[in-house]
Amino acid sequence: MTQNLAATVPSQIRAVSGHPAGASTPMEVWQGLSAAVVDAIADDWYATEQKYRAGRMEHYFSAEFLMGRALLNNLSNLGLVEQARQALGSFGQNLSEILEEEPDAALGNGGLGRLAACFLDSCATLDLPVAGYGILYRYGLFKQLFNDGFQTEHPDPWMEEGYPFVLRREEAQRIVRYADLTVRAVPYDMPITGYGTRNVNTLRLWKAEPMEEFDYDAFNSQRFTDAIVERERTADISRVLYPNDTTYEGKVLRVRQQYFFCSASLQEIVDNYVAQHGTDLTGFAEFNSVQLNDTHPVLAIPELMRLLMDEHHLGWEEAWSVVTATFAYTNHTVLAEALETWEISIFERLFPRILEIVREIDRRFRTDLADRGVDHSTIEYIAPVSGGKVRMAWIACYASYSINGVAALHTEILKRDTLKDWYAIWPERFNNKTNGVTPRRWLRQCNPRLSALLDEVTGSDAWVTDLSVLADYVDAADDTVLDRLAEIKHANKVDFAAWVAQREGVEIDPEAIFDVQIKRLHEYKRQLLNAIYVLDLYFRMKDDPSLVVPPRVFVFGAKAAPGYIRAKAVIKLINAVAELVNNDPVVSQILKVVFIHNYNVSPAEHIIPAADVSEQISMAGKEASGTSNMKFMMNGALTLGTLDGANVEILESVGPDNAYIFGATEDELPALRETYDPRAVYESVPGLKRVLDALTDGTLDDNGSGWFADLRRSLLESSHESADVYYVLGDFEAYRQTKDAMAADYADQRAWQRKAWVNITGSGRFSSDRTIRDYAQVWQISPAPIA
Ligand code: CJB
Repeated sequence: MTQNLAATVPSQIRAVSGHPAGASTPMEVWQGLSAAVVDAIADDWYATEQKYRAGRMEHYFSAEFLMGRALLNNLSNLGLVEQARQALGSFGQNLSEILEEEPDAALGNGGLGRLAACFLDSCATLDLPVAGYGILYRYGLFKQLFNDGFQTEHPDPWMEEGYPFVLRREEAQRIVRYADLTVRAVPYDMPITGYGTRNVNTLRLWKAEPMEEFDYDAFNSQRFTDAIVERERTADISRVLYPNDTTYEGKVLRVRQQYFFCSASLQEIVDNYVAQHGTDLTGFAEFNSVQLNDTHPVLAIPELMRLLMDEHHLGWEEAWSVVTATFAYTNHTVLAEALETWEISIFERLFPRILEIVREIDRRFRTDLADRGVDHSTIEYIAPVSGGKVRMAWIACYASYSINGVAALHTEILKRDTLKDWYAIWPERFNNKTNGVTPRRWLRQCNPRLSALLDEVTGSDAWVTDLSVLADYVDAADDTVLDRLAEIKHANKVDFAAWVAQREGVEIDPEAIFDVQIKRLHEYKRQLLNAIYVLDLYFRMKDDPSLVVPPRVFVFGAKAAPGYIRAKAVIKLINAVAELVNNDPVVSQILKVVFIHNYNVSPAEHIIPAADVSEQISMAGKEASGTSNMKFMMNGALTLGTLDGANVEILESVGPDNAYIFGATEDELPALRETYDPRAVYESVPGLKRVLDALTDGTLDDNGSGWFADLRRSLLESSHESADVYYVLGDFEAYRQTKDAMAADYADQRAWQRKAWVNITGSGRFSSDRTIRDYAQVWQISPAPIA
């Protein structure tokens, strides 16, 4: 592949704008450059598709792919950044500015969706025959604004101005039938380039369209609104991403969405099997495996049964043995509120045949388990259908050849607790796959200064595709390297400060400690604990003006699900604390609080390289893995965290001297809970009372919403079990001590830099390449390079 962007870019821009390249708008330049990139990879993309189709493939089914921006990622993977810079420069355009034109493809909520995106990057980089399948949401995750400190949500029509990185494949459309509606599923393919390889993998996103462009009969017979309604009912299916993270919502439209992309994807996979291997479908699982990213795609299980039996004439047993060799299931959370269960009546209404199949799975399951001697109440508890509900996780566990959690601790909790009955029967199905993140986007691209240093220290860019090589250089940090590391972090902080000033209107001091918590807003993640610390620190400084406090900037970024009032209250609280702190003439010399609005992939790329402290403070046992913890580590921030999710493995990698761990552990919590009295903690731990009272005594203003009083009540209510469910007050003292100590340690810059270096060089196992190599063993696929 020899590329000449200097030749192709101007003509692509002209084709987009109808003007000379130099007279085109920045958006048109972005469009044209992006089209030139697609042009550059077209032949290799086609060759990769042809190659994969003939062999064994893995299909990654996910309702979410949080892709972020594509252009820089592709240029960087293809080694075309400099060419692009020069090509644009020749007609007076600046690449960095053009890159800012691109909207984020925010087709996901948080960790689960971003994980899927990192996985695609790793699969392409490793030349693995893997395709992603999902939904082309017209509106991605809502755009977040603040109004008086309250979150407001706004639509995100991310591809309205045209998006060159998805290509409509008219010829590959499928029909998806519901009892009350039949729709066309039209695929839009996104090329997924890898780093330093010619393979180009595919993410296939389905869009729902009406069977006929317009129902002219209805229109002509004056039933104009009927014609519109039908169109809209179809468009609804791929209109919007549900904005709930780790919370299940029993909406009919949601189950329609799920069936939509599962059915369309499986039809295509089955058709390809027939084209390659003939009509005997019994060998299907030799060539195909499907990874279910959480329970959202679990309808694929009965749908494949339907396709095999009704359209390809296999008997139940034959079909079931194909299905159970095809699917593998990843669980991403132990939170009960995330477990998807659907009213039987919804299935009846949408797809009676699927319900029939699910009922038969349930009937056979019950017989199977009874034969194994499992007691009646256990069977009832884990049966696919019971209590008037279809339970998606149980279908997944029953039909999957592999079941995995996403960090060592999480997988242990699944085996011990959440999925214990399944583990008792099928222990061999269980395995752990600790999450990872792609070092391309999360280091190479977002932190070019540190990347250059790593190139120098290691003598090549081999670390980009094998991050574990960094471990060999843990002792390579002499004074020169650590000086460089300090300069790099400082330069990143200066850049970030400028970005914050421009975007949020807050001035921050690059000499301060940048302490960052960015993730979805959820009670279990305990942003509230962080906010309470900041408020307590503020009061401590007000009380004692001589108190020596290292300058700090507390950075937050978080979206709350629109219906999750308590999460929204925490956002309002953090904004109120920011107002108090940033406007205090004395305290604001030392402390600043910044809430980055509309946190998303692209903001993360600005924030993470500048961070000193990575806040990973969930209540132990609740965060399945976390992935921002890994991104921070790779960029030299130190973890301030509980022993939860992958923090446990980060601690293992870096050792106790290079991470700040605090708080009750998962195995301690049950006993602690028995005697836990949050009100006593509130009375006895110095400072807590004042902070919690500030929520209601007029110090902080919630604009009459009553939300701060509710937050306070959620922590202190002693009359029932729901008081401080996430042990915020219980862990406060340990958190405060550890965080204070951490801030004090920052003064010894040399020691701090050494810790940062240990984190960077120890981050190898958190590359998604490692994770994907582990999955590839389960999937039984091997690299299929086209070159
Ligand atoms: N997770 O983002 C989601 N959404 C869900 O519905 C359930 C879990 C997150 O998945 C990440 C990727 O595995 C985990 O790192 C994170 O702990 C989990 O909350």
